[in-house]
Amino acid sequence: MLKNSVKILLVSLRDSFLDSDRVMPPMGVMSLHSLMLDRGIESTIENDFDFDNIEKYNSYSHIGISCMTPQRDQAYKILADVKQKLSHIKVILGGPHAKYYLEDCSKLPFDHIVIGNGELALLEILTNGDSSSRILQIPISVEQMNQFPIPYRKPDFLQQYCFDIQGIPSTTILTAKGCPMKCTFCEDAKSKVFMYKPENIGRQIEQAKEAGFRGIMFFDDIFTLSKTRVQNLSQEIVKHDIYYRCFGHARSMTPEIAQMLVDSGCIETGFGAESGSQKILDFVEKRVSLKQQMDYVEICNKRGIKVKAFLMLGLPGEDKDSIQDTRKFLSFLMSHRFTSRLGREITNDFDLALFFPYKGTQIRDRIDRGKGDIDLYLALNTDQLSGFYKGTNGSSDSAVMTSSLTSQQLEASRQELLGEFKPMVVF
Ligand code: B12
Ligand code: SF4
Repeated sequence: MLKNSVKILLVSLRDSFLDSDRVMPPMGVMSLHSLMLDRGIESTIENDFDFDNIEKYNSYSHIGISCMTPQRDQAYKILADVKQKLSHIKVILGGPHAKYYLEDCSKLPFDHIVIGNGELALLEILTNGDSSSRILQIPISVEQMNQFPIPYRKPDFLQQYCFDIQGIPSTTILTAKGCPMKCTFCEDAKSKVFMYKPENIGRQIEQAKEAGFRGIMFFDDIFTLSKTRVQNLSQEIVKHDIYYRCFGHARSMTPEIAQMLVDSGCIETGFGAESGSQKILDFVEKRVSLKQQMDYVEICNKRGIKVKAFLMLGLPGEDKDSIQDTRKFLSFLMSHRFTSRLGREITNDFDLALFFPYKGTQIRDRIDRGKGDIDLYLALNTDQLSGFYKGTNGSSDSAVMTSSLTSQQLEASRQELLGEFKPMVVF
């Protein structure tokens, strides 16, 4: 039973380490906010928490903080300030940091910590108050996920966030959660996939269009999971006349899938190429060959789809030869020139980061077990670093080294490759 006095502030933290944190909207918080409003709970999104004037939050009964690891210091500061100055407010932590760094978080005086999906857990906390557990993990089913209200996208809120896809003002939508692949560097590996129904996605696209966005970035881990899924989604998307970008996987990209993407408005795909070295791809269980990665680029470019490849240096076993292999892959990627779907002569793009060993990844587990069965070592202060792999002006936290390359050498190689290939990008 909900008490009248229940009122929640949902906090989306700022990211001073990003070039801009007003690019992609906070979908986790937007989903929770919609659900709270739908259930008659007073809820506000705060995306610029006022540390200097914290008393203004006095009327809230709960503060729910959504946190990724690099934002943890802000979350911990809110907790400390609230406990000191507004001790009647219950503080709840959710988001990826709560899930993967639970041991650290549970040592702090958060009233509740939510692992994974927050919808039912938050309702449970707000309804049952002190009698609900301190650490909650309440999964939701695919049916529930599709029945919940779609994320909050009122124009004045959504318009605070914007980026462009080849010049088209864009926003983000998620068509599925989870990833079946098992890359050993990724926290999302081997997670169950939950898909939104195409009609649900159709409603979300319309909502984004009403806020003035004609471009959509489908931010799923892998949008091109299977031919059937792409077929179902593209039949819905095409009705809405948008341009979009999505994420593919070299293992599952085929000419047929690429054609369905193009026909429904796709102008760009991102894919995790990770490395140009087959040795490293095999080691991190990427389950692709270099040939498949190159075919991916060819298949997309032939149809005018621009490719943005995401790569890293500093995966286990990285050495001069593997960096040379990555150089070759970048040379292949960036030498393609083709006519885009929008009729311009363009080339591809890439991001090159340094691997950051987040807890919750298989690689980090193996390092922490300390059996010496992996050629990767943590820098002395890894867990004190901010914990980002893409920050302002292309900076990357330097947190690892291998037996042949120090952190500094890895960063120097990254800079060298960026200098060599980035100036060629034509938008
Ligand atoms: C979109 C996205 C971004 C956007 C974020 C936009 C924004 N303002 O939120 C951008 C591109 C900016 C981004 C940046 C980064 N990201 Co990111 N990102 C994602 C991505 C692809 C989707 C997240 C999302 O929106 N999911 C959809 C919503 C509905 O789910 P959700 O956010 O998980 O929220 C649910 C639960 O977590 C929970 N919940 C969330 N908040 C709260 C709060 C409360 C109170 C409660 C109760 C529950 C709760 O309930 C929600 C609904 O069920 C995920 C991967 C993934 N597939 O999840 C990575 C992911 C979250 N990102 C990650 C990383 C590493 C980063 C960066 C560090 C990368 C970098 N640049 O170096 C930065 C960090 C930026 C930061 N904010 O600190 C990691 C997180 C690792 C970690 N330990 O925190 C993930 C998991 C990817 C991965 N597999 O490594 N990211
Ligand atoms: S890196 Fe990409 S493909 Fe691999 S497990 Fe993570 S989300 Fe899936």
